[in-house]
Amino acid sequence: MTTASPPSRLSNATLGRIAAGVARPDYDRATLRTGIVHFGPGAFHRAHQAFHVDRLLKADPRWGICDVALRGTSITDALTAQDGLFTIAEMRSAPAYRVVGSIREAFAARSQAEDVLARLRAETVQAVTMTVTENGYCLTRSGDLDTGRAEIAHDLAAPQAPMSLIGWLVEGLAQRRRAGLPPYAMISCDNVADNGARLKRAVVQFAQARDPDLARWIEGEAHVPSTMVDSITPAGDEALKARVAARLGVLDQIPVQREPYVQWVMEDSPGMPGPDWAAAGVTVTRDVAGYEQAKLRILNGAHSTLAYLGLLRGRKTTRDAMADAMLARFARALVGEDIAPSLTPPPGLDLPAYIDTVLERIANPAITHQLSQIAWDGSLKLPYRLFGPIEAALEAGRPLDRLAVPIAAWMRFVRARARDGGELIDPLRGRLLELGAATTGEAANDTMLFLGLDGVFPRALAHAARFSLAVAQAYEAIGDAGALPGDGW
Ligand code: CS2
Repeated sequence: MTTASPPSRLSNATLGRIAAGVARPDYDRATLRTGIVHFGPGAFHRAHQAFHVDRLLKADPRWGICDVALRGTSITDALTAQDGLFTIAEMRSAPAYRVVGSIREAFAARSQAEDVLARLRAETVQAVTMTVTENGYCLTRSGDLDTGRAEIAHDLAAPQAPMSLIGWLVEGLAQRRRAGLPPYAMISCDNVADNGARLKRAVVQFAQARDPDLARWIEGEAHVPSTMVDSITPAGDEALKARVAARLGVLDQIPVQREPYVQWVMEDSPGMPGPDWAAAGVTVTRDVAGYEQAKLRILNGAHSTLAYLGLLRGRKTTRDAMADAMLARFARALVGEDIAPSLTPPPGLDLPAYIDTVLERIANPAITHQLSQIAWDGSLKLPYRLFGPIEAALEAGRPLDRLAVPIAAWMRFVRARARDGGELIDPLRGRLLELGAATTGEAANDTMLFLGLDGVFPRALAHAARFSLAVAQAYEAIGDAGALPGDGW
């Protein structure tokens, strides 16, 4: 009796063996050089930036990527074992598969620090990109570098052996300056408003604490454009690996899945070193803020709303949430009637059409996107997704009843997690669970507890009587089961 041997692993050696019909690099990988360093090799980076760079390597092989993991080794080990190759599954009714070759090498920062520094100070490296989540920038709510954070305190005391993203960026820049090289461009690909300005402030403040001349040099010379990134990328699982292996005929341990839609908008920063991003399919524009606001408030605002209300209503995925007619109607009314008036869309962005597309994308039946994944880090996400529209409505005297619902639903969700012991992933987890445990179900009392979180709610907002009243009313109406009045909202 013979047992079937497991399929061999995806690598340069097996690339020629993958099944016909699967897209693969259209360039010779042996000619690639490392021109970009990327911090944060997770699924979103592989589905998004690595995909864009893959599209320009045929014309210009200088821009291979070196991935760096700040913590952990599992992704960088897997990338190394696969010569940097991995698969993107585009989820449509008949999924499309593509093997991406743009990641040339991968290092774990903690154990391969010398390799990382060698790349950061290489003349050929002209851009450093990153996806480290908002938490990775080590900022206070007012946008200053949080010197109270353990990693930052560590990196200021031992700048040559950094742990934080900011510490790495500044050490790399210090070494380049000593070598007479220009700074690399620093490009944040995190889903955060004003990501370029926030990153630059953190880097310059850190450098200032090390060496004011270095800070001045960075401030004057470094390009740090803001960007808007967009592609729905649900976490992968064993079923995805199995599907990809069946289609390719070789085993990929780190495939990613995403919707077919991908958008990357980058602020035009004339003279910026690095690749021709437009040739990689990036929209380069002066008005990145307009795109960014529309995306964060409409897509991410709707996502968070569906996540907290949906979970309270017993839904599991975005598809289930959008199949709940009352919930889908609520989300549409919220984005169309309450969020849209807070936006100034850039010329050429047709807001009503954009809203339709976004809601269709969220409802994509070919995607299984867990609401629990979207619910992560609510204390960081809600402010930049929903506080802007709320503050604009307060100022303009527009109603707040619908806008208060996702905020109240998040409070109800935290209360539920504190009571049922379920998973709560959030940098404020401990504090939130304490608050959740202290809730009684009485709306005015419970909502005041949460509004007192001054790392989350700006004082002016927490003290706006119209807002706190609307949140308490929404909290009352929603109850523990995420009720939505069928009409009148
Ligand atoms: C989601 C985003 O998990 C979440 O919070 O809202 O990851 C969303 O899928 C992306 O921003 C889409 O570009």
